[in-house]
Formats: sequence, structure tokens, C-alpha cells
Amino acid sequence: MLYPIENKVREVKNLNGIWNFRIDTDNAGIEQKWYEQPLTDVVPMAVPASYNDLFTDARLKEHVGYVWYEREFIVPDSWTDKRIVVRFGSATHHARVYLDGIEVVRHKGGFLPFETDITELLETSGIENHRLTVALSNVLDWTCLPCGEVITEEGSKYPEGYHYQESYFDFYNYSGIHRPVKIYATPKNYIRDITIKTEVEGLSPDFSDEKPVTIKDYKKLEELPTANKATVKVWVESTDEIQSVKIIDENNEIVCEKEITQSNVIDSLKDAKDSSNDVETYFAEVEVTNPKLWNPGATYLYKLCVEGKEDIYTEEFGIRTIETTDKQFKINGKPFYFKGFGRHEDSDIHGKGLDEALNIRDFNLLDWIGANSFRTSHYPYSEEQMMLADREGIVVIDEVPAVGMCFWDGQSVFAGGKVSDETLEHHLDVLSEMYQRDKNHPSVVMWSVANEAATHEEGAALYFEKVTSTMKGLDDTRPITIVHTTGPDGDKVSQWVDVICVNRYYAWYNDHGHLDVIGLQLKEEMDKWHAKYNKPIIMSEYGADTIAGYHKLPAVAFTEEFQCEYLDEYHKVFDQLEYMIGEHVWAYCDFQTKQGLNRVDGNKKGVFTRNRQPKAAAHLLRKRWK
Ligand code: BDP
Repeated sequence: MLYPIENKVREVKNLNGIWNFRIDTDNAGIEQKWYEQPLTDVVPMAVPASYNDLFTDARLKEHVGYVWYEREFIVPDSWTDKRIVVRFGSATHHARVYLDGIEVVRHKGGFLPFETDITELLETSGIENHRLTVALSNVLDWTCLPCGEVITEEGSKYPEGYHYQESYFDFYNYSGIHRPVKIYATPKNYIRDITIKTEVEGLSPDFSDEKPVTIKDYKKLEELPTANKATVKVWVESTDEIQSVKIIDENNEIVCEKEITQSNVIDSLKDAKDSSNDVETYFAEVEVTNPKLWNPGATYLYKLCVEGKEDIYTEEFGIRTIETTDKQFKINGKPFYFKGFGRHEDSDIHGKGLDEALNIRDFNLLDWIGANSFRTSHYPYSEEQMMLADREGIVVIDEVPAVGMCFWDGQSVFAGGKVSDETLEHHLDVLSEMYQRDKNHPSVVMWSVANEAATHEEGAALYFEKVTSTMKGLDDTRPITIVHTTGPDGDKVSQWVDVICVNRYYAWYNDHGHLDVIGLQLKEEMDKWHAKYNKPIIMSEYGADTIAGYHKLPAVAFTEEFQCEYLDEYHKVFDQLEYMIGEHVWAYCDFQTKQGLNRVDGNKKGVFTRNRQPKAAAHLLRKRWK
């Protein structure tokens, strides 16, 4: 899915700002057709933002069900004869969008964009001020990702109708319109989608003799790979007649150009919105000699400019290769060691709402600490973050919101009537939406199809065989992983992934406080994983809750000393194991969770505070990673 851009034939209008807002206390608004009239009893609400932390009333903050957003907009006269689209960067979790009282799109899933063509409605309405209304529900059940369930309590101990949202994942269920809302105009005949894949020849130097798999060895590989030639394969879906594709370098010089004709058309489909018009898929191959490669920390971004008779679209991309072996993860032939974090989109007041200033602070901190990568735990992050990652050379493991598919008390998720065919169908849809959104980002080097699902269950094998084969079918250029809580003995799904990701909390959730057992237990488990699957391993989570400013010698749990010693114990093991290809500390920052006995106002495993300031462990990691 293309990001809305401006150029000489395309225009974008941002609808961010203050909207009207109303909590649908009885969840009756849809039945009562609130969308037909301007909303009443509204309060002002910021978009993009989570609404939860903007209220002082717990009933509003914790509301389960629908809320309503509304604003007006005017379409400029200059957009007459254009195709006009409304687009949401994300709305969490189930959205119904109405234009002037008429439903125009529904979307399920809180972390990916959706859009719809509103040209016809706008043209026939005869109105100048258009009303955009959004009914948004934050309810999670077993048919959506993340999974959850609404629990209703009965009996004399609870007020009548008492209910709350239950979830089996560890972050607050922030809700709202979290990412930008835009309307944009394209020519009537338009470029619908672009897919770019690159192949590289003549990579050098040859790193294959090196054994640079642990962090210490990796430091020896300072040299950057180069290549003789790249083939850029381009697929363009368009209702417009495509005439050329050009590759433009960072100096804005055209490095190659190719004329496109009808002979490049490889497929033709009816446009769902406009049956008089076919969506044609054009395919072309363009060669770049001596390409500048996109390397982690040393990026190079080319632009692919596609020109049709009416429309133009320019997409950034990078040229790089990815390969996995039994012990390595290679980017441009050079072994890559993941140093970084599992993160969250989370901050005070904004919740999960896009905050570009915060993103810049985060990328500056990643640079300061020497991190080269992160996982989008546990849902795809904003498109704006992905663009920053491309530009700053931060490597991304892109994860779908498949989290909360495990009970910690032994109940079955896959055979207990929880996960169903409907869940699977939605999971596959989300994989596809994530791929469609992020496929051209060079920073994305691997897809994660789930976090901590109950992969020891029989039903999980059937389920994840479909999930992994679907992901592989979508993208033949990137490896895939699944992130485990299950151990190597129980796991039933890792035969289908390329890299094993393991979250481990030795000395935290097990043998709490016993730092001296970490080395033994960790090494034994990692060796088992590698012996069973012969695949490289990333420690995708390890960490200890730490209250900033708490100190004690000798170290005890929750102090800054403990967090440092805890991480050190893990690192000693990683540095001995040649199949370990990375360490992602849990977590980058402290973050909000639901209330719980082991959460003192949130998860405190951050290496940075929620306010993005370093704990002692940040300095330790900086020394190690730099
Ligand atoms: C893992 C989860 C992560 C949690 C973390 C923890 O993947 O979301 O926040 O543990 O407990 O189970 O801190």
C-alpha cells in the first residue's frame, strides 16, 4: 500500500488536529445511527493520540467498546476531476468510517493503514463542508489480533453488568486514532501499488571465511560490502498507462531509465471501485552498475520514479541482500549481529499516538547506545518510524500483533475453543496487510509472525504451518521468525522459520534473583535449540524490572545494579555461542501495562525510563555495543 505523497499531480491534506469526540457509554451509537447527524455532547479530542490518558475519569479511560470521532473538511476546488481517497494510518482496533452519514469503509486491526476512494460520494453530495465520522471499538476477542476477551462478572459481589477487557499480553490496550488521517488526491487514472525487489551481483569482500558471529568477533568486520551490479525488479499496479520507470540516486541524478509499454503488462484485473477501468500490473527490470548498497548504519536510498500518462509516484528503496545460514544472518554477505531492543510505541499522555518528536528522540538514543536494530514488538509500528529506520540504517524485525495467544496456567489456546478459523483468517489478512505496507522498506530484514504463542500445543503446529507458509508465499526475499516463550523440547513450529527468536527471563520469572544460575541454564537451553533445528538464534527478550534511582550493594532485584549484573550474565553466554546472532534487551523503555500484582504502574524493564532517560544499564550496553 502506497504512502500518500505530494508531487506535481498528487496532493495531500492532513486531517490531524482537534476532532469532536464522544464515548459511547452504552455502545448504542451504531444502532441509533449516530453517524446520520452531527454528534452531540462532544468533547475535544486530539488526533493522532490514544484517548485513554487524556481523561481524568477512570470510566472514560477504561471504557470497553465504541467511541466516536468526528470532524469536518472541505475539498479544494483544485481537486475537481481528481480521484480522492481518505486514509487512516491506524485506528485501534475496529473502525467504521462514515462520510456525510454514509459508511465508506470498515477496518479490523489496530496497527495498519486503511483507505477508501470517496470521489463519487464527494462529487454527488453537493455539500461544501463534509462530515467525517468514525465509530471505533477497542474490544478484543479471540477473533482478532491481539487476542483478548471481555469478561463479565455476575453475582452480588459486582455491580450489575460489570465487565472489563481482559488480555493476555503485557501492554496497555491504548485506543484511539493513533496515526495520521489524510485525504489525498491523485489523477483519475492512478498508480495503485509498487513492489520493488533487488538482486545483487559481485558482492565483495567475501566474508564467508570469517567466523564473526558473536559481538566480539563482529567488531572485526568494519569493512563495508560493495557490489558490481544490481537488478531492480519492479511491479507496478496501475489504472493509468505507465510510460517509464527511473532510478534516481541521492544526488537526484537519474542512474537509469526504462521506457514502459503495453508489452510490460503481465496481468490485468478489474478495479473493484471502477469496473470500466482495468488495474494492470506492469513488470520491468532495471540494472544499476556499481550500486551503492543499503547497509545497517551506512544507508543509501534510491528513488524509483514511476511515470504514467497522468500519475507519478516516487518510492524510496534500498539495494541490499539478506541470507541466513545455520549460524549467521548476513546483510550484503556480511554477518550481522542484532544489537538492540524490543520496544513499544508508548509514551506519557500520547499513549500509542504517533509522536514524531518522540521518534526522533528514540532514534537518537538508539544511535547513542550503539543499537543497530529493534523488533516492532508486538505490532507493526507507524510508517513514519519505518521511514526513519530506512534513513538512519536501523534494522527492523517487523512483527504482526499476534500476541496474547498463550495462557500461563496451562489452559489450551489452540484446542480450548479460543483460537479458531476466524482468528487464523484474520492473522493471514494482517500478515498480508503488513507485507503490503512494509515490503519496500530496506530496514525490514525479517518478519515475525507471532510473539510467545503456545507453540507447544498440537493445534499450534497446524495453525502456524499455515501462518508461516502464507508469510513465505507473500515474500520470497526475507527470512521469517516466530518469537518463543516455549522451550526447545515442547516447540512444534520452528521447522518452518529461518531464525529462532527466544524470550528468556532466567533469574527473573524463574529462580527470581538468582543471577548465578543464568549462565548454566541459558547455555543449556540455547545449545538444545541449536542442536534441534540447526538455525541461528536471537535472544529476542531478556531483562529485569528496574526502578530508576534504586540502588543496592550487593545487588537485589529491581535495582539498577541488578539490571546491569543480570544483563552481564546473559552477555557472557552469548559471547561464547557462535550460532547466537543477536541480543535484543527487553525493553527499550519502561512502558504502560494494565494493572497487575507484578506491575507497579507499568513494566519497568526499560533500559531507559518512559521519559527516555538512561538507567545505569544504558551505559553498560553502550560500552558493550560501541
Ligand atoms: C514477555 C513478553 C513481553 C512482556 C515481557 C515481560 O513478550 O511483552 O512485557 O515478557 O514480562 O513475555 O516483561
